[in-house]
Amino acid sequence: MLDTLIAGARVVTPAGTTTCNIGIRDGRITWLGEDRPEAAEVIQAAGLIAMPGGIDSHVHISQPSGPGIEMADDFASATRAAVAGGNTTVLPFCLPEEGQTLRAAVAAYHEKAAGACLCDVSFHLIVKDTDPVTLGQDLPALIAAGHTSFKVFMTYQGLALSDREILEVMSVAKAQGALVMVHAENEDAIEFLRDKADREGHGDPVWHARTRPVPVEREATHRAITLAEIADVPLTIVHVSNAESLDEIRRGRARGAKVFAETCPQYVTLTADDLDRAGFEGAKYVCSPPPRGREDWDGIWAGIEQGGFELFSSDHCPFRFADRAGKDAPGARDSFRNIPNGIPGVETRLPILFSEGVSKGRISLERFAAITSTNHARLYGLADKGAIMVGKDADITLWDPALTRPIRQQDLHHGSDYTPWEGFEITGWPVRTILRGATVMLDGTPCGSPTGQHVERTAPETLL
Ligand code: DUC
Ligand code: ZN
Ligand code: ZN
Ligand code: ZN
Repeated sequence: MLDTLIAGARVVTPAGTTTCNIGIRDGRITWLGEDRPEAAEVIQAAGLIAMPGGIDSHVHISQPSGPGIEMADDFASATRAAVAGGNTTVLPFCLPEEGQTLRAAVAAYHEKAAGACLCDVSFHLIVKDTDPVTLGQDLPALIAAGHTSFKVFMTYQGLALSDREILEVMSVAKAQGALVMVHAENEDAIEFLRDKADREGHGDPVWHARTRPVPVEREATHRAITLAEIADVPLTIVHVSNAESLDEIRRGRARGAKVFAETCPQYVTLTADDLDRAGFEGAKYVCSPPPRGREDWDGIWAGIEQGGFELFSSDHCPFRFADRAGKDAPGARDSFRNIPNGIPGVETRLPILFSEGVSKGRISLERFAAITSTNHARLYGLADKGAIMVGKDADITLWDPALTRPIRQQDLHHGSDYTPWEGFEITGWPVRTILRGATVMLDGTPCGSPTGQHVERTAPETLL
């Protein structure tokens, strides 16, 4: 007998979408078909859409963010928000504290997450040190232990690696079988523009966007791909914000480079003008790369619709607004340099794409499933996840495509005190999130105890 039968939903599978029943036993999908085998529990889902549970492969949780600055979410609140937004797995980054080894950082993150999570979790690494112990011992050991992806930065003092260092890191990825993710912005160009803005007395939040213009990202995107070609490794360019950078990715692919691309809701719904809102409101929208102009949305949508992007993630990086440990950090009102960088989004990523993409007819249900779940599982080695198929984990989100209501901070579950999408109208909300067979969100409310697990990963599919 089955534990659970989900009856009558339109089920989105890699083979297409059909109305059928989903059978679950011991946390796995064991049956898909039109018959109704006996089950201890039946979830009536006629009129709903069954999607693979969302996998958000780009979130930041409890990451060190500088002296006195604190992220708004711990693992409990971030995963509560994640399941409310239809996700069943999140992939945060392990960033070592000052003086901490990468290995120690990974152990500390595991400890922080243990027993706290409502959804499953697996960690990417951030490589900021390139000393012989990190590259020769820690990184290979961590890759072997299933941390098969890591991010490098081309911007931020203290994080940015030189081209030479990126090549050294890429060669470890090549030897050990890991996927490199790159934050592509040219640090020298940004510093040049920021110094100029300082001299001219520009401190308002909008200058964050003005000192990180498109060429800063486009050039670094080209350089990251070039370095990957030299090192002969695949790579993911994360949080692509504009069409010119996507064109660099297309050109790289045409040369034969294996480049994967990720974009985020902010690059099709927000603009640099949001950073120019009155008073200090613009700080709510400070993230990197910054939102661009409305004209850039079309290019990003074209990539989402036509396959230019494999991944649609949130880049959830939450800070509280009315908080000296958040956006209102000391000096932040004087200079955009001091505004913590990032916006909350793990809870709103899927509804925004469903509403703007599926409900408005821009993308199919299958494409939605691919770029919000299936491709994340394949690229980052989550072998049991990312599809409604017999044998996979029963990570399933039920969607009501007709449910219409706006995004409102008061309804959200994240630790931040604002959402950049306050009042944004959504048609199509997740109404039930199921993690390995157990309901963890019902009608917008997270429920149950924290049963989220740390997931071991295999090699990224692209490397197999
Ligand atoms: N990069 C991210 O990926 N997230 C937040 C800030 C940043 O620069
Ligand atoms: Zn781990
Ligand atoms: Zn980044
Ligand atoms: Zn990020």
